[in-house]
Amino acid sequence: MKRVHHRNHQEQKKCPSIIMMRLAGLCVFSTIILSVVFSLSLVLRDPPSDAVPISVPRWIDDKLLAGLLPAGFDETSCLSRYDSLINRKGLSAKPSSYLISRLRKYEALHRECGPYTQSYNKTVKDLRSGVPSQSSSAACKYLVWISYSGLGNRILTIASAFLYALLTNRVLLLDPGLDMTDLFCEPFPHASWFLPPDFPLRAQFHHLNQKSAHCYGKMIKDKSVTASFVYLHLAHDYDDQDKLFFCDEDQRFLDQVPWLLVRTDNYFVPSLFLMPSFEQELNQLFPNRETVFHFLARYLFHPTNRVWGLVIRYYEAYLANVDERVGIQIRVFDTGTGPFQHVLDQILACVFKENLLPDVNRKQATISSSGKPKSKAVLMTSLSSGYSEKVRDMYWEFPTTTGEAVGVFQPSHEGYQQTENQMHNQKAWAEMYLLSLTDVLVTSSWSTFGYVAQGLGGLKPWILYKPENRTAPDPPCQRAMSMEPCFHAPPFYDCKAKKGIDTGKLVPHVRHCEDMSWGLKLVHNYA
Ligand SMILES: Nc1nc2c(ncn2[C@@H]2O[C@H](COP(=O)(O)OP(=O)(O)OP(=O)(O)O)[C@@H](O)[C@H]2O)c(=O)[nH]1
Ligand SMILES: *[C@@H]1O[C@H](CO)[C@@H](O)[C@H](O)[C@H]1NC(C)=O
Ligand SMILES: *[C@@H]1O[C@H](CO)[C@@H](O)[C@H](O)[C@H]1NC(C)=O
Ligand SMILES: [Mg+2]
Repeated sequence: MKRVHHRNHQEQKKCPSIIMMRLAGLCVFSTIILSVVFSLSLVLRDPPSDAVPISVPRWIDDKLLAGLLPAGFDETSCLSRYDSLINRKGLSAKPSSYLISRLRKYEALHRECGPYTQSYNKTVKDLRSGVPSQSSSAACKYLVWISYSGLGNRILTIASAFLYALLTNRVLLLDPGLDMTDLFCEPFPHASWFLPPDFPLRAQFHHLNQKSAHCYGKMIKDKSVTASFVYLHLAHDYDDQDKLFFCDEDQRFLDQVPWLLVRTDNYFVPSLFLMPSFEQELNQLFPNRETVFHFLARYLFHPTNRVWGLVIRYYEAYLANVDERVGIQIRVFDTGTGPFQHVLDQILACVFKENLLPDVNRKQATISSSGKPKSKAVLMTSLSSGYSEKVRDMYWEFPTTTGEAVGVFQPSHEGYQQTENQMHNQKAWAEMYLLSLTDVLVTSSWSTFGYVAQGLGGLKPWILYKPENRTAPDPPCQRAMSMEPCFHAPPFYDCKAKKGIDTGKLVPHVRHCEDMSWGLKLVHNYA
């Protein structure tokens, strides 16, 4: 859908915040009708001949994203949630009605058990007095997510933790850490997803590791499985005992524990799909397995107004008025400061080979074309500014072979990763979001930053292979099998047979990743 007009706010603003429920209902209803009519008029205005051939068909719907989002939030406090810029882009598929009903059920549970509710206070009191989990009479069970790793990883792990909480009827609470505030709006109505500052174990988070007495893997090793809370170590360096988390038998024990604390830097969802106890529920929630992160991300992660300002201003200034948007996400894991020639060579080899961007004619000064040329905007993100400068200069110095006009833009070049710096994280989040708004996406291998962009956008990216030995790989890139992120450190264990197994070969919808041979990712199973 080109030329995005996202100013149908006028209709929405006419709805006053009134107390009378019936009027409010009417107002919401008429807004939905208006936005559907508006979407339709846009569809009709855009003749199909204009359609970009490589972009995915979109599922266009009302501002609640086909019911994925709950109604009833104050719109001004989080403009991104119901913004039609995003909703015009639509979802890449329709969420199942079962997923929608489970989300509403979860919201009710979160409201019932959220911070400082009666149930929360009681469960915290039990925790304070060290009541062992089996004898606890807690009405609510919790999963506490501990802040850890880069922002891309955090977004993937919050989504994974939320799905696990949904499957096990737990309430997800986030440790805000030092820098999780002012990035995301609250996703659940009427109750915060942040852990209150006076939560008793908060001072301990920092010290929890694989050697802690409450660590599940350690408890197994010590054969002492009773505690008032359990720490789940699911980070990349976890060991065989920690990995027993992914076994049904161990889940039966964990189910009894009111407080689970998790530290992870991985998108562990693919392995949940290999557990018989969750199989049926997951099939119902996600009949199309490659939409898991897409739906969860669009449900959970809404930029705060501050971050949204970064997104909107950039989008309007550089991306809104072109025929096609191409995102290129460059993450270089080599040591030493870039830019590297082999990375630049690889980017160009990929976009030319796959026809994502036009090549240039280095022999001719100008190429005459009749009429207004087709325009493309390239959004490049990288810690270094070198790559986009070179690509931009190329399109300035030489004409494109197709006559297309290509602009190249890079929002920031932060130099190096600065976890716990607020503005740095806000820019990183805004850039992931901007990449998700492109029509065609190229990402770097191994990067969770890229996974977030592709998942939010519902895009199957072209993945740049990881360069080895400082040479551009050939072929330079490959189209992803699915829009799902890759689980970088999955277990290879058969819980029933109690032996090693290749978990990437068990079912058709969990396969090894394109960018990491030992990783696991979900793909749509046509069977
Ligand atoms: N603004 C901006 N920040 C970036 C970019 N690439 C990396 N960063 C920063 O570096 C961090 C990298 O962590 P992740 O978000 O997990 O991304 P990743 O590519 O998986 O990198 P690692 O976690 O270091 O393996 C991000 O959170 C940002 O803080 C970029 O293109 N733009
Ligand atoms: C829970 O405890 C907090 C103080 O720790 C208190 O302010 C709040 O009112 C309590 N909630 C209920 C429902 O009693
Ligand atoms: C990397 O390059 C060096 C020297 O150019 C060569 O000896 C080595 O075999 C190369 N390694 C791989 C994995 O290609
Ligand atoms: Mg990462």
